[in-house]
Amino acid sequence: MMSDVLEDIERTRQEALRAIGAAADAEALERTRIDFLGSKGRLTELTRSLGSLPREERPAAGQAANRAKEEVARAHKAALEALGPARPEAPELDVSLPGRRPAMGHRHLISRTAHEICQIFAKLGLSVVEGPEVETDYYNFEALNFPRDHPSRDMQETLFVGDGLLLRTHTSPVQIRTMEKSGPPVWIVVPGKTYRRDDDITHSPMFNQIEGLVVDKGITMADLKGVLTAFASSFFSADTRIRLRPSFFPFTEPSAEVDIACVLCGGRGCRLCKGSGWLELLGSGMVDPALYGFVGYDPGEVSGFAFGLGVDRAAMLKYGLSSIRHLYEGDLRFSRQF
Ligand code: FA5
Repeated sequence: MMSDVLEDIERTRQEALRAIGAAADAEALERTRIDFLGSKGRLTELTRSLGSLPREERPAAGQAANRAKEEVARAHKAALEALGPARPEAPELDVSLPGRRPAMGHRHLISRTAHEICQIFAKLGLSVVEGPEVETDYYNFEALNFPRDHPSRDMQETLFVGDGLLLRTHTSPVQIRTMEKSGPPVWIVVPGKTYRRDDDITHSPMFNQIEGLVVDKGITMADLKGVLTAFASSFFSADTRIRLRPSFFPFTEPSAEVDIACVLCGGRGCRLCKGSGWLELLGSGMVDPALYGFVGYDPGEVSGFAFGLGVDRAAMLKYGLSSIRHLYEGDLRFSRQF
């Protein structure tokens, strides 16, 4: 009977829509499509069975069946779209592909430069020693012959951390710490971080120094100059000239700033050396005998020289860096060049 067929179509339509609404994933949805719209699906079978109806009833029943199929197909399509794009098939595993190497890092330019400098001095017989970055006033200043309240302390803008402690402003305190621990001879280099309240394109609040100290019998300023000349020609280039310029440090007497001939113009004068032909590299001098009093050495027995060079400065000069900040910004485009 016509009304039975229409009821059948309506019931199947509702079941199909319910099943589509309940399908939780693409697989379940596909099953509903096969169950209702597939070649042996229930709506398909129903449509096929309409052929047995009396001729005059077929058009109305056919239309009802087609509407139901279209509606179910639309609902199925919408539900499928709501699930989002299908997950792409996993590519086949190709075991013959070469493995992926993890990106390899390398030492930062500062560490490399410090290492290179220490190696050069090690070849000249100095051994590497380290000391604390948080220091007492005694080692950073007092035992280095900086009198309390003396203006020479102003040369080094100090960062105090409380309780009589400070961040060392130079590596020179390790001179005292080493001499305190052992008698002469002393032949050491001291790499390490140092801190000052400085900040511009050639000064950083944290920077790196390398201290040198040689105390032995019969050490003279000629030894100082010889060692530093050997260093300059090894670190920069074989024909690099140096000059000693009178200066002042409380812990050396006499004291000298050491300049190297400009790495850009070779000494003729240019923008880098501001026309002077020279670039300042480090501070140095003969150990002031007053220091021997602090560590129990006999100034009649021994003499010595000391120097302190900025590692950052040395790297800037050697590699032509325009700002010290490049060394501390952590920009890989910079670091990868070295
Ligand atoms: C000193 O620190 C002395 N202790 C050096 C010394 C040691 C003299 C032994 C005599 C005997 P000065 O303040 O000049 O000296 O610093 C030495 C070097 O450290 C400078 O030539 C410079 O290269 C570097 N330097 C100083 N301050 C900074 C800074 N804020 N940023 C980067 N480098 C710095």
